[in-house]
Amino acid sequence: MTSTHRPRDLGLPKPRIKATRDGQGFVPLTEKVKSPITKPPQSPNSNGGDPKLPPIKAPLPLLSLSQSPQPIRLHLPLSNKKKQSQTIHGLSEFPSSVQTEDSMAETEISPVLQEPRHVVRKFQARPQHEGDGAVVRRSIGRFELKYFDPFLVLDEFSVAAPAGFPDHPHRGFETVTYMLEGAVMHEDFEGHKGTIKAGDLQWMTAGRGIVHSEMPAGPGISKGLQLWVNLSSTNKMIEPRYQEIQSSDIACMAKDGVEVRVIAGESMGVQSPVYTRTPTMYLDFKVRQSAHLRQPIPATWNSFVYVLEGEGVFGSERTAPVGPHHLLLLGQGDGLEVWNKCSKPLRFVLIGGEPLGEPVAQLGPFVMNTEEEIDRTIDDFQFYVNGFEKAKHWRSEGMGGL
Ligand code: FJE
Ligand code: FE
Repeated sequence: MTSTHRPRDLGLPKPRIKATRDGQGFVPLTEKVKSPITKPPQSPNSNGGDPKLPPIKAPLPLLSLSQSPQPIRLHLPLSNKKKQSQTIHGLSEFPSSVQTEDSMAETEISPVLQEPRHVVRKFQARPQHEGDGAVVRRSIGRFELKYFDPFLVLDEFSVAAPAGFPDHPHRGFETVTYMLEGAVMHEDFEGHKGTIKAGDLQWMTAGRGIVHSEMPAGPGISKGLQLWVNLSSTNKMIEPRYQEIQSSDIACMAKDGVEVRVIAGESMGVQSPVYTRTPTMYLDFKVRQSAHLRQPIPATWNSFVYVLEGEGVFGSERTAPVGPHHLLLLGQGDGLEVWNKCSKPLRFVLIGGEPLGEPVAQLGPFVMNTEEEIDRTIDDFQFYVNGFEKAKHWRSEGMGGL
């Protein structure tokens, strides 16, 4: 392989993560999201073809190339995508180290919303194979929703040994791993390693480059969410950084049948210590039967819900309840209202972020702004330079060590 020859693979030892239909794999990787989703704006009454959804009234800065709100730009779902039949079964209990409102006087727990956001698109995340024998339900990052600025991927993963995500690189974004059940062992080429257990959070800023492995720890199935948050052009090449929070240290609050775990941002008067370079909120809610919540969301941010357990009514009280493995994109407004009208507890995550409004060039785990930057990244990875130096002599323990 010479530097003038565009590599067909990234020089990874075998067994490695293989290419996948949606281009998120490693070998070969040819897909680039050059100017992300460029479908023309839909008509004012469009709801993306889903007759069950209310019309889209408000512009949503889905893939804007500037910071100002843009007309909604959506992918229409492909009708003939092959269905896969594997299912993921029940999730763990909501971790229980929750503060109560008595200890938090004078905080605004039920804020009034001027313009509640409505659901503008709904996706069911179906299982697909990723990594080495792992199963993920990918919602953001799949073909129909390649990018929801600033979010690149949302995977609900389910993995049991010997499957996992062996040695692989990242550059230009952050991976946020939030464990729901079981545990994941990780180790990187700098020697940073540990175990992310149920309820724990790892916020990894890959920046200029990380090579690592993420494998299930212990017996049984490990489940969680992995979110990829894009970094702005000014942050893509920063030094890698980890923010790791154990379950018992995650900020929590409970009131009136609503519990929240604040992964990033603020809710019900409590704040996460996580620093988000791309301003992001990430809230894990549990809502008891008949309970209702209102959560403010900054008006210029993109936001979505992913349902984990039970069924919830989101955005407007007269809409149909939505169950597990569904992603709901929210339209414009200053917050979200949710009702649980079912007997089972509802668990969902609400995630929002400030759109970057920058072009995206993606080659699997490398996310930059231009094709030239991607070409340089391939060279950097291939020749172990500009942040990938330590990849030269490193293999994870699972891959046989050094
Ligand atoms: C990756 C394929 C992958 N979702 N959820 C291609 F599988 C991965 C990858 C993951 C991943 C890891 C965990 Cl622990 C949880 C995940 C994809 O590692 F990064 C690319 N590029
Ligand atoms: Fe990774």
